[in-house]
Amino acid sequence: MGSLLTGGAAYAEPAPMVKVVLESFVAYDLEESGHDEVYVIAQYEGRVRQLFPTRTGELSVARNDCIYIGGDSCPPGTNYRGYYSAYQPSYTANGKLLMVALREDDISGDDTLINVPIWPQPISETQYFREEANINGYHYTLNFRLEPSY
Ligand SMILES: [Ca+2]
Ligand SMILES: [Ca+2]
Repeated sequence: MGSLLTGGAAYAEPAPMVKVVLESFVAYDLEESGHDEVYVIAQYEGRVRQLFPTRTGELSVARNDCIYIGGDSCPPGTNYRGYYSAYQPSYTANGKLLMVALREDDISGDDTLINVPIWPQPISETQYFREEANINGYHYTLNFRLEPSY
């Protein structure tokens, strides 16, 4: 006896990969009138993966809809729409550009509503992204996180 260990927390090595976990998004004001048809993608080294809806298609949203997958609860006053899931791809944490984007389906070329550039580095703790766009007549928020991935 006689020796005390300080703390006791084992600090993990930073993970070599990051996992993109979509949490929610809110359509406070639409890009079009009535409904927007939205989807979320991740783009890395020229390859596009769709996170939501999983794999393909888009979701029709109305004003004040909060599309909830996980994480923080929907803001007061929004229309909670839950029980959704999202694809959660992992990427090498090598500092190369990773883009996470909320997009709106359109015949004449889809609109990018929110675009978040990330240059992922090895992490040992979850990083949270809370993005908001209130420009060009629409107002959306996009919430996701990066988790260490091994
Ligand atoms: Ca549009
Ligand atoms: Ca549209």
